[in-house]
Formats: sequence, structure tokens, C-alpha cells
Amino acid sequence: MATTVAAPTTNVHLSRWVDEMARMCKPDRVCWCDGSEDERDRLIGEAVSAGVLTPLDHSKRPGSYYSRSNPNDVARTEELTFVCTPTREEAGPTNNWMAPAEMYAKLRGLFDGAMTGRTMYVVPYIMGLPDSPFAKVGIELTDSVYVALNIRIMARMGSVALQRLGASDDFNRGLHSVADCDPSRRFIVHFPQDNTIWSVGSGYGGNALLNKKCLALRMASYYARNEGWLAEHMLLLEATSPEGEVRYLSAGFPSACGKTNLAMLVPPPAFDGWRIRTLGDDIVWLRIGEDGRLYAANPENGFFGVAPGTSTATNPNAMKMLEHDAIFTNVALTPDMDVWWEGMDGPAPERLTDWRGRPWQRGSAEPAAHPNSRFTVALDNNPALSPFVNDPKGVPISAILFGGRRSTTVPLVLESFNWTHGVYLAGTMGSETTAAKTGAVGVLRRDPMANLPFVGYDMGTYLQHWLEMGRRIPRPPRIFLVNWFRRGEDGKFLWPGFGDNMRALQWILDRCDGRVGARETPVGWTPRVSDLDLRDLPARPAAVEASLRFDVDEWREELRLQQEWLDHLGPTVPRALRLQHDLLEESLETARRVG
Ligand code: OXD
Ligand code: MN
Repeated sequence: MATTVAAPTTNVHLSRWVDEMARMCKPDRVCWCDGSEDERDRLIGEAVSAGVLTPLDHSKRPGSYYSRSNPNDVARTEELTFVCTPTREEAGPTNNWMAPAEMYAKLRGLFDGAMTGRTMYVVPYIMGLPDSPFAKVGIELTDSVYVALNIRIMARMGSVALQRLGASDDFNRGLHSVADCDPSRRFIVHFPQDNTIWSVGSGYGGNALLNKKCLALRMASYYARNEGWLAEHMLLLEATSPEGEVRYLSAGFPSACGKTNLAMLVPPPAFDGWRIRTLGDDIVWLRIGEDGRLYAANPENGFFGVAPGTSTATNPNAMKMLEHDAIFTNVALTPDMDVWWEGMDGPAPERLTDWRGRPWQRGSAEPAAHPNSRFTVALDNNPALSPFVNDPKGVPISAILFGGRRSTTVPLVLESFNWTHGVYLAGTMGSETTAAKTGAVGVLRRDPMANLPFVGYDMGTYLQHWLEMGRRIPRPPRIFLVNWFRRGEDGKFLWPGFGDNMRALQWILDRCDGRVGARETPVGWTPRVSDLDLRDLPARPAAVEASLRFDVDEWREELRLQQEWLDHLGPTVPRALRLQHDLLEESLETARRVG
């Protein structure tokens, strides 16, 4: 039976629930987290003694630690993630579903005694700013000190959350146990009606930091629909022109498709005077402001980013923010206790310890860092953080970008004709899968708004909600598709990407202000080569031309796949999107006939 340390709260709803969960999980100890610096040091001490964290060389990376996970537990497991609404229809065809009572019974069996011999950490946190009326309070009970330390970075954690909660019963009840980390007993389960999340059998961030994907996206999207706002899988950035004009963009890309890099973009030398600052790299909550514009806020307090591919060339701001107080998970270790990953600056060291703890030599066929290895750092570490990240009402956005990994078909940038067309393009968007989820990599799958794994209710209803939001926003942002990943016939990327994406951002911002031309294609507006500022671009003009190309035959096939996708989503797909599909099909047929 747990020895419960006196709860630092008079909130009876909270203390009763913690007692009830402790009776089921039977930890040896219950530890209430207050978020203080002393506590951080104590938890790190516990994690180091338990071998969960290894200190890096603090003369090279002060305050930074290394963690290696169970090799069976390195990514989100979508096939084991459930939304348990009272009816299957409410969860829809894109979520796994089980009746809530049946799922609770199954999970109670797995949680029963799961924390014996362990500590249950009570981790109170706030998603959003503590003084924002829109913030949500959650409490995660976890037997993982790694999870407690990561939430401490990713959210406002500790007493601040208990203060905000007061005596209220309105908090997300998160229960998490790594248990025996067996994939056959792994479940990540959302009960939206109960504001409850239970996750068992995994310590991986996306499965176990319940504040992030589970609360701030799946549960939040469910509440957002009822309350008239949007919870989206998007980065948020601020662009300041040489003339001092400040504009904000949000962008939805699937996991491991460059959100962190775009959010931290450093413009190329030809864009002297432009400045990009970051507000977030993964989640935004969008609300209609009093002035009729759409306002975006990042509810997180940190970055949980993909390490491989991050370098001074691709993301200098990220490299700077990783210099201190970071947790690295499943990267490789150098002999002098520093970190390394594929794509980092310079050649690979001669010898490393790989992410599984095995000796590794340069030239080895296997990567030294896991492709989904991660870093966790506070927002404040970012040298180019926008101060408006702390504005509780958020920032007004001029444009929303959506993008996936598409080797063919989708041009570098495509502006939608209007909101409904934008919702169609985003709602039928496809992307080639990455290592951020378990399963095959490089398979084309439809990923509406890059939010497929994170919409906590029926997808057709979600698309209807997007359409309705458009009607309600008096001054809506424009919607664009972008694709940095199109390849030429030689298989090489046509567009250099990274800092040079500034060229596409500038066109997007100029389009919002009606300052630049475009070419109308049957599926949207694209820039002509002459509409882009290509000074000093390290790419051949022919490659740029090819990256912008619209191809009737590719789009006919795309429309066919989009139709299949809408059919798969079923009867709740809004009629306006069906009609939009037919209109695009007709326009393509005309284009094909006319040539
Ligand atoms: C993430 C993800 O970790 O999308 O952000 O998987
Ligand atoms: Mn993500």
C-alpha cells in the first residue's frame, strides 16, 4: 500500500483521485512535484542513480543529460492509441475505438499493482500561459522520473498549476505507467467525456508525456470543436520584413517533416534585413480574436524535436539552444560524453556508442542515432524566440501553410482559391510516412491538416468544423500548400529547402498583401519563377521550374486518391468538400482537353 506524502493541496477532487489511482497502481511512494529548482536537482539525482539519465560532459553541455529507451519503445504507436467515446461513430474511422467501460476494465487489469516498488510522481501542469483564460490544467500521475523531468521542460509544471486549479474539478486526469514496457500490453487511451487519459506500457514522449499529443491535441481538438476553436499540429513563427512589418504564420506538417526547422529559419544572405522568430514548433491553439482575425498561441513551454538532420547548416538556432540544459534521447554518445547524430556538423566521429548502447564505428551500415531520436529543451533556450510567445491572447496570423513529404505532384507552393478550397487541399493532403511513428517509412498516406494521428473525434466532423470556422472568422488567414520534398527524375530534391524556404515565405506574405503575381492552375495559384526572389539561390533555374510545375496527369491520379480518401472517411464528409472535389475534377478535364 502506498505511503502517501501529504498532498500540497486542499482540492478534494484532486486528492481523492490521486488516492484512488494510488490504491490501484500500488506505488511504494507518492511524490507531489512542485516544479522548483531543488526538486529538479533531486529528480535528476534519482534518475542518474537509477541509470535512467546519464550526465553529459558538463564542460561541453552544461546541465544536459542522455537517456536511452527500451529498443521496442522509440516512437508513437498509433495502432495502440484509442479514443474511447460512448459511440464508435464519435471517434470516427481514423481512430481506434473501444467502449469506455470495456477499455477501463481492461486497463484496470494492467494498472493493478503496476507501480509496485516504484514512485508515483504527481505532476501538475498547465498547457497555455498561467494567466491565459484559455489554459488547461492537467495532472499526470506517472511512475517515470524521465516523464516528470520532460514535462517539467515541456509545460508550466508544479505549484503554478495547483494555484491555477484552486478547488476546481476541471483538470485532465492523466495516468501513466511504463509497467513492463511490453508492446503487447501497451495502450494509449483517451476518454474525452471524462477528461481522462490512461497510458500504459510505453515511456516514449509522444505516448507518455500526456500533456502533449494526448491533451493539447487529441483531447483539446475534441473540446475545441464544441467550444468554437481549433487545436492543431502546427508550428508558429513571426516574420519581420526589412521595413519592420511583423506578420505571423502557422504551418501544419506531419511529424518529422521539418516543423522545427521552419519555425527557426535563418534567412539566406540575400534576404538581409528579414528576421524570423519562433513561437512554437508543434502545437497551436487557434481562436477568433475580437478584431475578427484568427489568433494563434503555443500551449507548450518547450521543444521535443527530432535530432537527426539538425546541424549548423540546417538549423543554427536549434544547435545553439541545445548547448545547455537539454535531455537527449536515443542519440549516439561520443567517447568524451557528448552527443552525436546523423546529419550533425562535420564527419562522424571514428567511434561512438550507438542508441542501443553498442560500440559503433564510422562507416557502419546502421545509423548510430535512432532516426526518431529526440531532444527536449525549454522554449527559453531558443536564441530567436519571439517575446510574443508570452502574450496570453496569442498572435494574429496572416496565413496557414500545410505541407507534407511528396516526391511528386505537389508544387513548392500552392495558394488555395478560398477557404473551402484550402480546407479541401489540407483535408485530402498526403505525405510519405516518417520514423516518428512505428511502421513502414516512406509510404504515402492521407494526413488531413497533418493532424491525422491527433484529431480526437470523427474526421469528417473535424473537416466540417474547419469549414464552419472559416464562416465565423471575419478576416480569415489565407491557406497555402507547400512541398519542400519534390524530387527530379534523378531522384534528387528539386528545392534546397531550409533557409531558402524564406523565398516561398516571402511570396506567401506578399500574396496576403496582394503585392505579387501568380499563375492560375486548375488546382490553385503557384508562383511563376519570376514571382520568386531567387537571388543567390543554390539551385538550377530548371530545377526551380520543375519544383513549381503543375502536371495534369499527376493531379488526375491525386484526385482519384483524394476521392478514395473521402470515401474512406464516410458519410460525415461535408458535402462542400465533395462538390469541391468534383469541381477540381472538371477543371482538370478541361485543362487536359485544352492542353
Ligand atoms: C512529435 C510527433 O513528437 O509529431 O511532435 O510525433
Ligand atoms: Mn508533432
